[in-house]
Amino acid sequence: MKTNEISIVMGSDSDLPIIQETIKTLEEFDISYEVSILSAHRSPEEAAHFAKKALSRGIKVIVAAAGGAAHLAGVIASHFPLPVIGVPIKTSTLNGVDSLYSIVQMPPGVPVATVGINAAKNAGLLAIEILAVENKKLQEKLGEYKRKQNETVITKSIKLQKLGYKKYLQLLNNK
Ligand code: RP5
Repeated sequence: MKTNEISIVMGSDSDLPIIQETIKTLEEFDISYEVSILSAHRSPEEAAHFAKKALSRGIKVIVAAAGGAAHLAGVIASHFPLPVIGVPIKTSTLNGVDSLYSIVQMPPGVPVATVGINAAKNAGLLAIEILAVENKKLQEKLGEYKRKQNETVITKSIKLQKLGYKKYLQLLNNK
């Protein structure tokens, strides 16, 4: 059985609709992963235990998503010596700025690589890029992924110049 090198954790199942984008991105790159729910506040013992054991289980990168007083990524980073990527979840009260600040403002010595609010896809890509440092095949796949994005932008630009902005907008609005 292949060992999972990426672990995804979220503070609550209510984060899953957002974090599914991380999962989909890993699946797009054929990367195996594990996913679980752990809370820094509601299941603190389990969260610390998970983080302490992750390295010995072969985990190389942890993606941790949480919203509000979002301490999960930071708590995990305090016990895990490899990269932790934090995903701030958008909240209804403060629009996720609370989550962002809670995750990004770590004290010196305990970094958390923080992506944008709800930027779960980028968390997946960043995790893959970290694995790719030692994996040529993944480097090639990432290169191909970025080439495709590049082509998409160029194709859109040519279309915009050909149609003019009004027709382009009409097409956008009819989508
Ligand atoms: C955080 O509190 C979770 O990560 C979630 O984003 C937020 C709300 O959790 P629920 O009340 O929906 O379980 O710990």
